Amino acid sequence: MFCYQCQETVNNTGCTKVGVCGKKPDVANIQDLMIHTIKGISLYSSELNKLGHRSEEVDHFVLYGLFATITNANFDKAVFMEKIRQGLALRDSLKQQLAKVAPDVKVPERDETTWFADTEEAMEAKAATVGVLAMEPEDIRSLKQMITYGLKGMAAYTHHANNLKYEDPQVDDFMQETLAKLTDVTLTVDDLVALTLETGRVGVQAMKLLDDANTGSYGHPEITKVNIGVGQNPGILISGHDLKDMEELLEQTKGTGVDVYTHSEMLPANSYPAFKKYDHFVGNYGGSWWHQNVEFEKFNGPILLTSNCLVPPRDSYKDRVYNTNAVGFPDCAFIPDRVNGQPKDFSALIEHAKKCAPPEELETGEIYGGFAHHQVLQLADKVIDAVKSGAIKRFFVMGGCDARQNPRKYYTDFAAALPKDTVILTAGCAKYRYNKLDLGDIGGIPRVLDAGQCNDSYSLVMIALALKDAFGLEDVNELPISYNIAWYEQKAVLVLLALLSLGIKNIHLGPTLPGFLSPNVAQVIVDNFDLAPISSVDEDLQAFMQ
Ligand code: SF4
Ligand code: SF3
Repeated sequence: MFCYQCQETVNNTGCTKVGVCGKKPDVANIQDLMIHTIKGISLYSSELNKLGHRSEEVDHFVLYGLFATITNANFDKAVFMEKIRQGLALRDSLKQQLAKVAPDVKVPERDETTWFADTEEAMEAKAATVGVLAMEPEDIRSLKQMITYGLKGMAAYTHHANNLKYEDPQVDDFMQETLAKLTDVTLTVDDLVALTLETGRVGVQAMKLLDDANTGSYGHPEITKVNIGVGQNPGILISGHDLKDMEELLEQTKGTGVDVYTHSEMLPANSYPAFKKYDHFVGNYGGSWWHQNVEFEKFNGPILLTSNCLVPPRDSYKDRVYNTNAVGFPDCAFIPDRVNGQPKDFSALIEHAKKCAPPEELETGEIYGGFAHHQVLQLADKVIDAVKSGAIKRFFVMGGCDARQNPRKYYTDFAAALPKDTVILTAGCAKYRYNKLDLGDIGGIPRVLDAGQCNDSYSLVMIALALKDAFGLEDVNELPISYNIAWYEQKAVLVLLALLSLGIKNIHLGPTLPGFLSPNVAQVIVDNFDLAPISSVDEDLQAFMQ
């Protein structure tokens, strides 16, 4: 195995024996083969798409392949094997379809279009040959992997939007076209740098699609005090990013005596008007994803994972873990997709919950949420006045991911050390490093404005662009906003590429720069976008406040 797609990769160079995330070598390899398979599909489907022969089945299959290989999503080798078998059949049917509808279109013969394996052994042997390191030379590999990771993030967001019946064919076309392009060994560094920025640009579009889907379905998030304590009833804990699952779970638990709590990235669900009406929706339990080994244990009831991040569950609570969408773990229960528009069936979780003790209390109190673009722009006058009067000196965008390693304490220290006339804009699970600190407010505006999930980084961009217009500035970089982003998995890669594509400069990225950036590629990004790694809290604060 070789995997360096996330921030916790061994020595910031690559996991080669087993993933820090718990991914085993055979699973890592089969995930590489999954990507290889959807590239083969995409070589044909991207041509068919251009000819107007689009297929929802293909769109969703490609999304699945990308999403399931994201960090902490799916650890189940058998699932990948089955999907790959289906993928090969799909590829070959698309090949035939293309030959029929456009005999003149010649798809280049590449390994992705010709390989075949039907036994487990043959698949495993093949999987060992198509990994990251098969791609040469280093700078090309670096750029192609960065683009692939951006696509994985894009696929995850698009999948959640699709669940709400929001589709954007342009986004799907781009993903398939790009996967096809990545099989081309003649692409140059310049070609790939351009494609990287294009990935960011379409990333903005995918985040907008999900924003439209979430707010169109459930209303605009509004300022909400979220309870972080517990109630007396047994509960179901829901984690991940999928709001359609949230809705159906709330609806099906109504009147059952089972309460619902959010974990990690599902916290922002508490701020949507459509969900606030449920009395049995108690609040948020615990912190960011990596605390789950302790917190899932103490929750006592079943847990529903609607997307990453899943930590390999302990035996003590494994029977309470239910996965859905692209999430998977061997021997854990799986809730299948909707069929014919019927809701998913969460009855097994509900019956399970009824036999469980109520959650053990971890903490009490409330935290603020709901500062997505619509809500913040309603406060725009107040915010603009505060900037004009000097009450707010600077905004700090501190969105992104949280993860396990000790150096991430930097983000808690940084938030605590910020001058009192600054405001943090956040999104994603990075916020758990500072959202329970008492940072106060400025004239009634809380000093931590939480826009929501990592995909709601789109909101942060909307807010920045609105402020730019309000102040009559030409360039978004002239605003008193600094970017100190924490990354972990591939959705954060997409968010970063999206920010770069919008021309946002001087982003500090930590706790380390990605291991998949070769020295030359890192230099290109540093030179063109003034991207910088974090240093110490003091040094960074000084640099930002200048
Ligand atoms: Fe290692 Fe991260 Fe890949 Fe897991 S996802 S194997 S931790 S690089
Ligand atoms: Fe968190 Fe996985 Fe990235 Fe969506 S849940 S931000 S790490």
